[in-house]
Amino acid sequence: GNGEFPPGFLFGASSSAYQIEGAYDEDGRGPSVMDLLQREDGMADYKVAADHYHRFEEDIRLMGELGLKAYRFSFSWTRILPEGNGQVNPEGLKFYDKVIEMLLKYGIEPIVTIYHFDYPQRLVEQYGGWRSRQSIGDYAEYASILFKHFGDRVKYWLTINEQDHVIHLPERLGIRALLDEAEFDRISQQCSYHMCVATARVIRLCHELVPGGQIGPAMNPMIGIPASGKPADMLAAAEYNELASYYLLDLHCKGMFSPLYAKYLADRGCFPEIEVADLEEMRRNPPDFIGVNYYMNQTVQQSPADAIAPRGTGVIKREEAGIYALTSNPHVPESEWGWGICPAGLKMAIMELFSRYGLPALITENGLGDRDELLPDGTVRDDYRIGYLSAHLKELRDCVVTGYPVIGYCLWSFMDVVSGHDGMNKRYGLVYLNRNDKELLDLGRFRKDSFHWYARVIATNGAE
Ligand code: BGP
Repeated sequence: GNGEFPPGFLFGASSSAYQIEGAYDEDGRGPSVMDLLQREDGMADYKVAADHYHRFEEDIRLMGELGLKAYRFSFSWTRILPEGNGQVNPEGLKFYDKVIEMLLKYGIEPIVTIYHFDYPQRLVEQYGGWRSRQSIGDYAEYASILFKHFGDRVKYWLTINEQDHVIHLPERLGIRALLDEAEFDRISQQCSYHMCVATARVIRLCHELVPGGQIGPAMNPMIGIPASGKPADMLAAAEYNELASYYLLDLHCKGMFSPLYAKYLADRGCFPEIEVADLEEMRRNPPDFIGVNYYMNQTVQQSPADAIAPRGTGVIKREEAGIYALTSNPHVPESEWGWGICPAGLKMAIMELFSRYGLPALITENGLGDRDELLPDGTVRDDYRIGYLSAHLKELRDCVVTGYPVIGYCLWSFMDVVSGHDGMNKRYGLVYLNRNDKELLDLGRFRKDSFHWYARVIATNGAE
């Protein structure tokens, strides 16, 4: 039967280079900050990951069987530029040529992320990476290489994956020294500002170099809802959203600091060094759409002015004294990892982003991480994942039917990948990857129940 999604709606699935490719030092690839990440005892690192670099043909055949309309993946910056800048490695371009050719053969639209966490380690060594203004030019140069090489085949581009998370995680910025919180805030806000300028520049370059190209950032807005009907909690939720959900998009889409964000930065002595022309560049080059990674929402209550908020670097702040505090919500179930499952939050995000910026959304990630079990008959009974995904798709369909512009839906993830939080214990895929944290086993691929479910969703254009 016919679903209610418009024809051409991009039902897709996502991955990222460092979580899936492996082959970390093959064919000239240079080191990224993710290769050097210290993982807790026994947790899988990214050296082999899902070995997609060697098995991409098998994987894309599975994508074809699933009927995917789109596949979102990221380029490994250091496969293409081993030093982060300078010499191009033709082997790197060749790998992605093969991936894209095969996707197109199966009628799958490639959606590419230019940079998904795996920042070149050499740029950190050369000049401190994103801390320096030099980073803007190098990111723009890298993106131009991609636009010129792949622009004839790739229409949809994502600039930076989850800038809103990267800037809270020192190791993803290549910072290994232990900094106190004030120092880290100052540095990370400067990094974030450089990423905003870089984003505007790369949007302009995409429009110049890719005929018909569409480009936007992939953000992770965790919409805050008030813990109660108390006006103070409602205000706290509004302020939380200003500081944690929209602060960067205001720069990307409008070239302005939200007043609350500007004051917040000034009060803490971490307002970045800016140039007025940068804001103009952002205003002139807004994105074409907003990529939305949506996993969870937040519940927010007032924080008393004299609260002693737990501080620390490397975390998204749970509380800002006198502004907001995140709390649990009896109406929002949490996953084992404490992620609040709230399908309505996806609808809120889409509605709120559209009213605030007037741009279409592209859902770039949405999914459930869990401990799946491969049964002896080769199946995985992941009805919990089907439940999560179908509840979110229902909200999405409501948005689309109502008339909110949404380009597509890429769930996370096509196959199991090495999770950022918990290695191979936290799986998201429609396809099971037969390895664990300690052993690679045979790296076999097995279709989960959710694979068959999603195949039906796509075949019926969302009717399920
Ligand atoms: C997003 C990232 C993805 C992916 C996902 C799941 O933040 O963009 O790369 O990791 O979250 O997160 P995790 O594996 O840490 O549960």
